[in-house]
Amino acid sequence: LPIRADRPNIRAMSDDDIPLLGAIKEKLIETKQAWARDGRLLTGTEADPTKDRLPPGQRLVRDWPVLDLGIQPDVTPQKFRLDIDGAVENRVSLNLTEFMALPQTESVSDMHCVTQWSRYDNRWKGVSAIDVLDLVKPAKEAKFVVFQSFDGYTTNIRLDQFAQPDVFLVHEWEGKPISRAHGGPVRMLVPKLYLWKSAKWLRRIQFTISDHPGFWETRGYHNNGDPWLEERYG
Ligand SMILES: Nc1nc2c(c(=O)[nH]1)N[C@H]1C(S)=C(S)[C@@H](COP(=O)(O)O)O[C@H]1N2
Ligand SMILES: [Mo]
Repeated sequence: LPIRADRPNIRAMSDDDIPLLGAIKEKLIETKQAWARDGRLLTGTEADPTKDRLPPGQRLVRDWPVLDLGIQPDVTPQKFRLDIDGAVENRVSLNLTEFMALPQTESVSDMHCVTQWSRYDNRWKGVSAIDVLDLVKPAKEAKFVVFQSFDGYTTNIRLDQFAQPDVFLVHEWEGKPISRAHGGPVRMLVPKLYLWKSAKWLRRIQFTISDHPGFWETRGYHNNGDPWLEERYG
């Protein structure tokens, strides 16, 4: 995976020795950036999440599309590692057995992708963000969270968006381990934001004092990404 000066955050986590299957879909990335520049799919309306289940401009699907940069890292259980660090009292670095030993919670939620599809009633199992916060105890200066993935992807949210009861580090979908294509063994799930905020192949959660816009946030996507406010591009 090349390190490119103009693409500072496409970079393999080289010390992990994880095979990266596939190749970066440069064309697709450029198309999505052009859509962002052109404001494609924008309806210019807002919706009320307490009344409207489907955010503006979205359409419902029954399957679960796969979207990523084109590289699907083969993260075996042996090679999985999750670091949770930054501005916290208690940094941790977990292998998969240690991660699975954390309190496990089930949850059902909808997902909304900026490319217009939404999928209702997904049943997840994983570790809740609230339990992660209990474990690492963020410093009072910590205001943001950065997710880093085995394929070099990054994305950012605010700490208050992370500290929600529907936010999870998930490893099961509909009673089965999450497939490699969908980000297994462990991915993020932030259901109230567009799905690009839900990092697949999770490698690191970093708590930070300042905001660090991620892969899509530095390529025309909105920094916040609330589907009901149609925060597609920013
Ligand atoms: N590590 C990683 N996470 C990622 C991505 C990616 O390329 N790499 N793509 C994001 C985008 S743009 C979307 S829409 C969702 C898609 O998740 P899915 O393939 O499980 O539907 O993953 C998000 N998380
Ligand atoms: Mo996406």
